[in-house]
Amino acid sequence: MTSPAPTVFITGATSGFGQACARRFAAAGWQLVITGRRAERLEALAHELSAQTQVLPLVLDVRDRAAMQSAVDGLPPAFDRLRGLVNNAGLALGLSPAQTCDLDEWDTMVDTNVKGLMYATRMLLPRLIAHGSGASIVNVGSVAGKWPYAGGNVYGGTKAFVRQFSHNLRCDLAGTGVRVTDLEPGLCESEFTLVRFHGDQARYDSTYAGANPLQPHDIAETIFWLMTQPAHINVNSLEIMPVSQSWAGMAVQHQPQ
Ligand code: NDP
Ligand code: 8X3
Repeated sequence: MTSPAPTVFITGATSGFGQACARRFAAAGWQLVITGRRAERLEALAHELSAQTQVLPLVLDVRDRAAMQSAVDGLPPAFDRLRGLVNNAGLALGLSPAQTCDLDEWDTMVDTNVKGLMYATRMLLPRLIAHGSGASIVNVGSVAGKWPYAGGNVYGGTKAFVRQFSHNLRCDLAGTGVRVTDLEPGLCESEFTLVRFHGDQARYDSTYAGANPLQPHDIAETIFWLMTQPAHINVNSLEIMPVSQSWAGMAVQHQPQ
């Protein structure tokens, strides 16, 4: 008897890493639950990939706890037994110093990157535990959760949460067979930068010009690799940058004597 195709649940599949993951896992024959707020994009992706595998598109805002719960409760039996969760939905808003930032933007980043990831994890964990050995969660953190930079304030704080939450989850999941990785990408070309700078195409262009950044398919390949390692291997954290990116070093502000 052949075993059923594994299923992966991907948050934020309407662009960037999530969309690239959907394509990568579909190419390997995994069934997909794909989510995001933009219904048209989700439907188009589901249509594109339905030639390769079974796809369930769920229009969802990860900040909406009740909607998340009802979507998870309503997962049809064919998608019920999850082998993978890619907690990817997230965003940065602005790059202003803390003293001038917009508090609403801070709220949105916390609600999405922290609380949305918490909701998806808690609600889907029973299904991952039911799968047991070989199941994986990949939480998309960031280099911003480890390395401080000016204007990174709350965005970096949310990604530091993702890192510590991931590691704490490993302790709680001991003995279940479920793996957890905090994936920490650096500069990667995606709509992330358009969202961060409120649609400013010139800032998008200057962010990536000449940087040879990572591409979403690089991240998708990494996530697929993480989830297809032998079941006894857990990669706790994985930081990945383009070769062009490194560290700026410590800053010292000299006062006039
Ligand atoms: P994109 O902007 O291309 O994709 C973000 C995805 O998140 C979209 O599918 C969007 O869908 C979804 N999303 C955002 N808010 C919500 C919400 N409230 N509910 C549901 N879905 C939501 O960016 P990336 O692919 O680059 O980013 C993916 C993740 O990677 C994020 O967590 C980001 O912080 C992280 N990251 C990005 C890096 C980069 O340089 N690009 C580097 C390191 C980490 P929709 O708008 O349709 O809801
Ligand atoms: C996105 C990477 O360096 O723009 O998480 O914060 S960075």
